[in-house]
Amino acid sequence: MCLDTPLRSVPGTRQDCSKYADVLIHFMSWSGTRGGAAGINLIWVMLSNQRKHPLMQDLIHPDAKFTEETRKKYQEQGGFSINPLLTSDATQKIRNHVSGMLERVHPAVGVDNIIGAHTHDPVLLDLCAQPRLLDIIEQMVGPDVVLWSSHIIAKPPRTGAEIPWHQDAPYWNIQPWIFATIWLALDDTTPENGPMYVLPGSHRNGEVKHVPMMKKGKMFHMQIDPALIPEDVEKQHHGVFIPAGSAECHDALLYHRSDANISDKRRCVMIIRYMSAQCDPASKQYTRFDTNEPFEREYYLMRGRNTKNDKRFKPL
Ligand SMILES: O=C(O)CCC(=O)C(=O)O
Repeated sequence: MCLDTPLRSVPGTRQDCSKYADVLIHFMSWSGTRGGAAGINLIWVMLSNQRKHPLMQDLIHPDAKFTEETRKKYQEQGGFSINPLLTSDATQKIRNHVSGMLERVHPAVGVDNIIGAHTHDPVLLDLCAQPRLLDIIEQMVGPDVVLWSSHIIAKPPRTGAEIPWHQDAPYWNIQPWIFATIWLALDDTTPENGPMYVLPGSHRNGEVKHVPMMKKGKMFHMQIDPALIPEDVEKQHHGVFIPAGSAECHDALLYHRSDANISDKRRCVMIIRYMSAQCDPASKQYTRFDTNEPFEREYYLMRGRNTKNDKRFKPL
């Protein structure tokens, strides 16, 4: 199945537009040109009320759901896995698509630091806009859902970097903290290829002290004060070893880290970040993964209402 083959008629898609074009042709032949002009207006109004972005295909696995058990796990442990999140067909398609992008990454950006690519890549934006993914996100941030970031981190064989223990929220200049993070594996994550580790329940500590890192990374410049990491952390932590197409969701205050890739296999993930429309984000510049040109972070109102009428939140 091809990503640009619609599975079903989704309002606002090409399939849907051709339905409107048929209506217009019939209307024009029935009423003449003046009627046709009125018809064009009518169709324009109908289309402007529809989704503007062409949703191409349902990528989400039928079993991917947020249940009461999921909610309990999210509240108590600060994270949960969705295994699988994508259908196997979608996993292959998105994986191939991202692999193609990795070949075009500008050296100054780096394959571990592709931020905000969904803003200029319709396939990735479609992934972030999947209605059944948003059903899951809604359970974490409420009905008014804004997509604010995506981050592709590929750790090539034997070179990927280690990321220290940190919480996400203190890195982001966004208030209040009503977030949902989807860490989507595009390769199988194994103990050897630079997996992520989480410390279950640590989100209940609230925001903790971070200190500057001795060795400054490109993306991560601070880490949780090592004195706050339990001595027996290796007994308590949980390795996120999941197959490609599965995802892990974690609270923005959950302690997590990841290993360097010591294997001969790539580890690539796409992290998708949403927030409630109640949040007030600060502006931020990213650089395009393929040209290294700067662009402003964009915000898409994916679902629900723009409760504070924030002009930065674009309808999709
Ligand atoms: O994927 C990884 O290696 C770690 C990701 C992470 O720590 C983060 O996005 O906050």
